[in-house]
Amino acid sequence: MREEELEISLKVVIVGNGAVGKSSMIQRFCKGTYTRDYKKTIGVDFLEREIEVDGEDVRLMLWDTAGQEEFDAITAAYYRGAHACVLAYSATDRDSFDAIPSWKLKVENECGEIPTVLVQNKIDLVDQCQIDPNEAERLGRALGCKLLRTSVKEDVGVMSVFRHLASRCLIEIRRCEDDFQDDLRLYSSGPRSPSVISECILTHATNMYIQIIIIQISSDIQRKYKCPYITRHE
Ligand SMILES: Nc1nc2c(ncn2[C@@H]2O[C@H](COP(=O)(O)OP(=O)(O)OP(=O)(O)O)[C@@H](O)[C@H]2O)c(=O)[nH]1
Ligand SMILES: [Mg+2]
Repeated sequence: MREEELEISLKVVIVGNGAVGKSSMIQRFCKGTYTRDYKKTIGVDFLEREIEVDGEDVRLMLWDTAGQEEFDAITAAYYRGAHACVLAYSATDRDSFDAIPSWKLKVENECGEIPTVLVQNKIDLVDQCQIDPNEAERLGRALGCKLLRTSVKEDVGVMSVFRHLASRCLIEIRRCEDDFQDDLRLYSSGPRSPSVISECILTHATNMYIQIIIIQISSDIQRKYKCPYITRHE
């Protein structure tokens, strides 16, 4: 497979209470637009954008979920298979901040531990801020997430949110590739597991043995190395 046939696609879910600015953030990032009107998301929406991160083209598929409680039963199913997560709250809405740990848990229940960033939105509304900065930092540390602050309205910090997540995922991908190469070396010296190596063809050509090993990564291995980021284009 040639290098240019590989594409890195990341599914990113954005969760948080209603009206914190999730849809606005995705619109800003994908379309460069912003609207003042609030139209609650019904169920789930989807937008995508490709960016270059650390020399790689990365396609971000952004799943915008509804924050209103009435949609809770529908949205959780859409978290499945996410590679990264944005936990969003509004600087002007104390409840949305307090709800963050429960949002993280909901995503974790479906996806396990994935790269996650905590985002405080609406920082342009300085006078209405209801969250002490130290408290926000503490929550980030407690959840093991980087805290970023944004104003979607003023277009401040939005790009950093998605760059940060893409970069974290790339580190994971590279680590998983290294681990995979290590195992590949191990297996090609003596293929043993039929679930890992589906075909081994030995060809004799001009006094040389060319060993072609076609590896089909079993679903076990895919799960072990968390490698579903890379899609193949025929
Ligand atoms: N002042 C200010 N308002 C914002 C900002 N981001 C979003 N808003 C406004 O906040 C309101 C809610 O934004 P949405 O993006 O619809 O919120 P949401 O989180 O998608 O809400 P649900 O779909 O119900 O979960 C809208 O009126 C936006 O214009 C911001 O950075 N600053
Ligand atoms: Mg929305």
